[in-house]
Amino acid sequence: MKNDIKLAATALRLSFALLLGISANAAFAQEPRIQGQGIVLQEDEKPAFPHAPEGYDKPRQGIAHGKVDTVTYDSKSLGTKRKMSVYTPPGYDKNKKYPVLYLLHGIGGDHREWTSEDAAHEVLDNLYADKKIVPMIVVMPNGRAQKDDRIPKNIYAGSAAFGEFDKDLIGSIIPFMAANYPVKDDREHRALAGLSMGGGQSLNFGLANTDKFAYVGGFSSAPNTLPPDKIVPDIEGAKKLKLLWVSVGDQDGLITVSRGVHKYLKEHDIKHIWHIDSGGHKPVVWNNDLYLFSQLLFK
Ligand code: FER
Repeated sequence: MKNDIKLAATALRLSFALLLGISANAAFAQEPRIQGQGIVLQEDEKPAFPHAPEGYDKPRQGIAHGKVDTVTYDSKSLGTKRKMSVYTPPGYDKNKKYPVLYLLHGIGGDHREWTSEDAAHEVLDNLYADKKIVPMIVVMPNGRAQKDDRIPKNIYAGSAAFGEFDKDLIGSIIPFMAANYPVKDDREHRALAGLSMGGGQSLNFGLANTDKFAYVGGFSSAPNTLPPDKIVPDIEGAKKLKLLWVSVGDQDGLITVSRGVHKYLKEHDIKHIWHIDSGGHKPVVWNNDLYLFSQLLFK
């Protein structure tokens, strides 16, 4: 009898999960393309830096915290009002000027992902407390560039829209930041990075706009990443980047995407960091990538 009740309760919980659309995420976790079984690492596939220390992604007591605001801007390319998250650092002072990191989310997320599933604000707060990063504003937009930019039930349904986001980023978001925040508004003070779909976007858009971004990073970049022979439209421009970062987890089935980019960059003598993290297609990897990548910015 007790077991029957337990079974009924489980069935009820499962139906709620399905109703709430959790099924999409569960289906995503089963996605064969991101399951990294049997990956054999090659000789140059190792961490470029030691892993972050224990607790680096957890709230720490007694330190100053940055602030995450939800901001609405007008998107000229989409004709809609869109939301993004803006992190201002501890001790933020409107009379100073700050460099900006544009930080992009994955296929199942939106402007909230980096501060909900991932721990961008905690990672950054802890780095400031340890004086390891330059004060910067971090803009986390919604990379699904379509009029209805809510996370769809089938998260793959909106994937084409991620390819249109450069118009919104360059045409509306960067000018919005210059008009509304105290930013250093030039390429040397602008970075573009992201995870998975956002990693592909960062590599695609960053390498095509080296006059706008001096720092570019792709974490666990997804199959939206342009093919290696198409991703660097201007080799001389890419060589002028202050930082080009390509990383992926050693258990991520999408490792082939980043491998292809690294191989092409190496063959064309384009300086970059090739960092292999430990883990799968998961927030633990992306938090560590942000921890390492952010320390290399604007120095
Ligand atoms: C795919 C597998 C994964 C794909 C995208 C992803 C567009 C994106 C994953 C993520 O953003 O986490 O085949 O195709």
